[in-house]
Amino acid sequence: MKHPDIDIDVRGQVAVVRLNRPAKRNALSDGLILGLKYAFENLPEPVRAAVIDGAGEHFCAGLDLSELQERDAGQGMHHSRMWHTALERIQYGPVPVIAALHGAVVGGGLELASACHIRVADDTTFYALPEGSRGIFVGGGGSVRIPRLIGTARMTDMMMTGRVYDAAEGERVGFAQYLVPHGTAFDKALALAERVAQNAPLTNYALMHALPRIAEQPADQGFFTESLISSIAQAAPEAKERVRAFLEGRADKVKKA
Ligand code: 1HE
Repeated sequence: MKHPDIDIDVRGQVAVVRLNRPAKRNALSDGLILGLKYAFENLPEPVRAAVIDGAGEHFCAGLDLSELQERDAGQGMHHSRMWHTALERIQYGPVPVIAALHGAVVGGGLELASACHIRVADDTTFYALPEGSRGIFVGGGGSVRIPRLIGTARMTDMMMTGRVYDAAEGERVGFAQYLVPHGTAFDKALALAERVAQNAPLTNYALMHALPRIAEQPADQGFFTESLISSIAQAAPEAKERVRAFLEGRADKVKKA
């Protein structure tokens, strides 16, 4: 169901999904997690990319600790699996998702950001996994996704020692792909989403659904899967038209950065 603390604003082909619980630093209650799942399962039809951000001074303070009750092992398992299902709707959903980060990106907030396809951080951003000091463990997919961004050794260090990465370090180690000045992460993320929305849908589909799976496959299987998905993408009429446009001088060249 739509959640009152999640705002959705459709701007052309881009859906802006905003966590709007700034008084609690956008802490993720069970309701908010289910609201995110609902939002990404029900993006309106013209949408071809999405931006996710957080209202107020922080992107997200992680799990709503006020809801952390005495759960038995079975309940804990179901709670964690509920997060997995919701964040999977983002990673393997219908459209690429760009996270616009600022302030705290911690605990479950970092797990949420890690499920997105591109992360843009402003220079107020900081990253931490306070689970280590709260006597718990990541449960929202962090142990799978975060080592793939920064490596197992860095994640182990963050959780064991409470290490906090600032915005510049976070970009250097691989949390964010873009580092921008204070207050501009949203604008940059929106501009990127508008650009991504122009791609052929099958290319975006391959990048979201095939690439991460190929990266997990043994090389021989990866090469084979790559051949399958590249043949499917290039067979689409849109791909043929885009290549023709370049050959006829109607499409942009690659320009030096
Ligand atoms: C919260 C939460 C929260 C703030 N759950 N209520 N996450 C953490 O361990 C991070 C905990 N939060 C913080 O370290 C800080 O709040 C922040 C660095 C994010 C922001 O600091 P600040 O000074 O701007 O805000 P604040 O004064 O600490 O918090 C403002 C209010 O938000 C306050 O409530 P109030 O009623 O006293 O005003 C805080 O209690 C509330 N608040 N963070 C609940 N997380 C799938 S498993 C994932 C496991 C995890 O994510 S564990 C890590 C949880």
